[in-house]
Amino acid sequence: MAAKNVLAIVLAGGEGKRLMPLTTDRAKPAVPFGGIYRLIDFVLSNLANGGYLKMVVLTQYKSHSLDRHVTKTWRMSTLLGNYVTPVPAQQRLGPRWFAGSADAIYQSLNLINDERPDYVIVFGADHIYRMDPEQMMRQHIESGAAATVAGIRQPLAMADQFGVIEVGENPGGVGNSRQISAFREKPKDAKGLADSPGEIYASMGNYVFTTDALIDAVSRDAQDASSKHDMGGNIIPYFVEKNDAAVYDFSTNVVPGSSERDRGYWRDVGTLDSYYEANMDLIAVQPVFNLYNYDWPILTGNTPWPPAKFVHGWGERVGRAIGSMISPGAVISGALVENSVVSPNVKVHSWAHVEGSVIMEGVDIGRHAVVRNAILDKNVIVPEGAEIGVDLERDRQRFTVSEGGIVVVGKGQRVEP
Ligand code: ADQ
Repeated sequence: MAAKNVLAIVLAGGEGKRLMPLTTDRAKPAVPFGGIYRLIDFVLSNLANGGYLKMVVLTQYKSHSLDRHVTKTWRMSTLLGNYVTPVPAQQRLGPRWFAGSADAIYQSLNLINDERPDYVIVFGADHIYRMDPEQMMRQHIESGAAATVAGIRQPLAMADQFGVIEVGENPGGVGNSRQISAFREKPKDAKGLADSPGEIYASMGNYVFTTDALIDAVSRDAQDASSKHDMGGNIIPYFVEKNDAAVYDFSTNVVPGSSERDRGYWRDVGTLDSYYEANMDLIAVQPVFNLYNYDWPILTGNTPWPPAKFVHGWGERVGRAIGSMISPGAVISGALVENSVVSPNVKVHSWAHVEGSVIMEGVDIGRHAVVRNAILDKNVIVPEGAEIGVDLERDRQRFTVSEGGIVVVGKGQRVEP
């Protein structure tokens, strides 16, 4: 049973610059993923499945589609006092946006005061994973630490993208082997772990706090003119300095229905390449992230699209999809779709060939078109005979091409024939 007095705050105000052009018109947590989901569905599903049903989603940047998605999809019965509420920057401190994630919480202290929870969960909104937050909460309560940070091993080369955790017992601290002895946000000179020099212990950007300690920390931080008002940059280091922060080892988290293969899966989809790879993880023959685990479902809105349809042709023109996920409302008509994620209401016409691609809602791919190693945002129109991902030099002149060579076509773009 989940502890009763818990408020979950989901930080969803990130700008997602490195996901451009997917974040031209929407906040990063609202970026569509895996055909029918948006990134934010993963954290909200984890919280809901874990029994934490009082959630506020702090938004700011280009939040319209995020707001609409949360309001429409995550509407809950209020009979039991549960809610998922998107909250824009309150501008309590004058006409300005949030300075950083800690300021976002400071500006929203009224929500905490309204709810009077014993504990506050603060989770990020842009990761693909399954996690039972209750197991982290249990450790938090048992350890007595004021702050608990979820940690996961990541490659040393990526240290400058993460908060890096060092673990060790400090005299006078929370007094167990999970105490954080040092925490550095995105260091350029991190060293590998003693038992694995090629790895670091990274913060997942998911925290549990004892309420009074959180209120105290963000209030102090608000008075500090030298602070960046960032959870990872300022608040967690503050607790570490006080010997009052513990790490929760994500590799010990066991979610119902998970298997050896997908246990511990967590992806920060901060770049176009990592976003693409995480989509491809879904369609691997033995998926490392299993969407078909109904014991811990990933929840989302369900527009009642008709079923996906495969229209027959003949010879090479048989409408078919191999190694792919095809969402409802899609029509694959005399075309071949391979190793791709296809969203609702996508049309692929005769002789077209789609390969290794992520195709978002409403995209129309004309006859004889070729789409390879690409991400096509919503409502892109690919006319008859057009080629995407075939000549990267040419594609660089008209689209975004990621470091890894994935061609990304922005929302609603009509590709030249
Ligand atoms: P980053 O993701 O780089 O690192 P940040 O940009 O602050 O940190 O984003 C964290 C979360 O907060 C995201 O979900 C984002 O959408 C949201 N957010 C950012 N600014 C916000 C604001 N002003 N208002 C509301 N929401 C906001 C963080 C940690 C690292 C950790 C990585 C793991 O700081 O220590 O390793 O996450 O990915």
